[in-house]
Amino acid sequence: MRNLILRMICRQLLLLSAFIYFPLALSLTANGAGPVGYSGLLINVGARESKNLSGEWRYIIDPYKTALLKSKSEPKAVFLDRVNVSPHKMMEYSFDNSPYMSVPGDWNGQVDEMALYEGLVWFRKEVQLSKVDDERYLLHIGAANYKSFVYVNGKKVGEHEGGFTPFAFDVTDNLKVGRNSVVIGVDSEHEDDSVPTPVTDWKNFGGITRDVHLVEVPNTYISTYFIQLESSDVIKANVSLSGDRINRREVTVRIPELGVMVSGNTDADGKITVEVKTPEDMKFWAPRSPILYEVIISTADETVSDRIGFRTIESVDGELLLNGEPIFLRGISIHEEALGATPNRAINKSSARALLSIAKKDLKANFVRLAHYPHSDITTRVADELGLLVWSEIPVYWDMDFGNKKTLALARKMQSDNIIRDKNRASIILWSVANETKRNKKGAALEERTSFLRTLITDIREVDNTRLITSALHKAKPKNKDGRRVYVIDDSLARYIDVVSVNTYQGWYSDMKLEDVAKIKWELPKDKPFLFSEFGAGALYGYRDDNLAKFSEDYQAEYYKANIEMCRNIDGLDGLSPWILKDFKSPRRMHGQFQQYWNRKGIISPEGNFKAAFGVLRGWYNELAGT
Ligand code: GCB
Repeated sequence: MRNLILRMICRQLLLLSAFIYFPLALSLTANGAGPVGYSGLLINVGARESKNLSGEWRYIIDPYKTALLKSKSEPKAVFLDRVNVSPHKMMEYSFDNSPYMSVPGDWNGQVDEMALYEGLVWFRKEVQLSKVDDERYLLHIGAANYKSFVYVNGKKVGEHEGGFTPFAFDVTDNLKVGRNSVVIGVDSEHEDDSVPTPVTDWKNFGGITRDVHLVEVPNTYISTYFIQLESSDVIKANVSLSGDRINRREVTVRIPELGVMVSGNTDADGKITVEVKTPEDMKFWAPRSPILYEVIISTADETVSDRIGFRTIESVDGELLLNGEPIFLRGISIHEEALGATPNRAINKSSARALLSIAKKDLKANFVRLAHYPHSDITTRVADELGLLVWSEIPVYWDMDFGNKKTLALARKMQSDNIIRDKNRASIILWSVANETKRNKKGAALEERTSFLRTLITDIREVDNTRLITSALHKAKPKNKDGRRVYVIDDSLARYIDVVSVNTYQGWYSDMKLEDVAKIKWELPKDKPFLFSEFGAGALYGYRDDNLAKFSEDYQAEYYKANIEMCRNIDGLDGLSPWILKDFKSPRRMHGQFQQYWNRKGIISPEGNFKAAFGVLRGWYNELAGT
């Protein structure tokens, strides 16, 4: 009985923490071991016993959000799943007579009439269970863009805001033997206080864009863990348990190939930290040798295994060091969009591998900027396997409601959930807190922005000392220094980040001649690594012009030559991630001939054809790689 009451209390707490944006619930424990209120409830879903609910889901488009209107005390949405209703009953919804679409997937690419739809859509999946074990069931959604309303068998189990991070609900008490219905309402609309706001330069793909799993775990389960090098000499493992009995439980961490085995007992919060000296024969993870070890975490109730690489990344006297050696980041930026004429936001292992292999194998990159939001963990795992260093970011993008507490809480939550989901990925070396936030606004607006971003920076420092922090800043204004024209980074945020990164588009948005672009001088921060996080120019694949008209492949190729020349002249440049690998969908790119709602700055076409600029960048990267 006591157990049952405890279980009910725990469940209520889990539910509450899953969808209340209370700043305290956002802070992680001091040792970084585990989240309080991690929306995903557990990491590494792929290693758990689960039913993958991917496939065909019924859907109903609800443009007026009618099902969210309250009817008496219940939202109308509970009616959405009525079955066997008498024909005499007045029903204005019927899933049983509605069409299907694929989950994961975005609706824009699947249903012609929804290509530009922004709003609410209801999805239903029927799940047959032959038995309901005496364990816990968590309904885990990898991502749904942007707000979600989740019902199981007509009962609301929770809500979530944010389009790119996982969330889960404990649905143990909602399931039954036989037919179960899972209904998820997804509203893709953003408001001015959302993260991001409605104005971005990418398509707002709506839908359940990542896998949905019904995960079965023991009553006390391994929720999160963080196993990385504390320094080159020490492997540190933090493990967190959730559930009924988390105090004084034995947890063991093994890396069989290295003969590592450590164990200990959890504290009252269900956490444990163990350390072990780095074994002499351990090989460090690096782009040239992306070695991953099998790591097994176990308790008396459960075993979870992962494949983890070990590396260090540091900034020493302004230099970037990977495993103690200087590294130059030969990068490229990427949006989460699969190759193809009608790209889908939903990425699977083969589409992630296809994109990242072009970067790694064809372009000879060793680094990708995964812009402008957390990409799928499928992608970050493929990066681990292929040996690509990763920049990971949250959609704090352009102008935001920086003075708004709700917006800050939301950004903190997204960042925390992204870090918790991915902190075991060796490939990720940089967490970025923002992209091109206004630095020009005088006074309060700028202070609000900086204080907002400093909170995000402080949050990261509390939980992860195995990576560096960056932000893509606006390029600085040119200044006259000692009679010379130089670009100086004057964004006050530069002081608080570890790696200073700048986006620059001289020669594309400006009329600057390409020969002048090549000569631009930069005054860099002396004590921090410096990257170009973006530069780029648009080109329609196949459009050639010897006179170098804008949008021709030839102009883009010359633009790359000029920017590479500029990079070569910068002493102290630590890397770059030009904008961007593949053309991507963007409603703000309206040129009828060249853009047609695509941002054409890709160095490959939507289908994966290499533009001339690809060859230019590849040439330089081959040279830098010594291949
Ligand atoms: C930027 C933004 C990126 C845009 C790009 C462009 O500075 O960070 O999201 O897509 O410029 O194409 O203008």
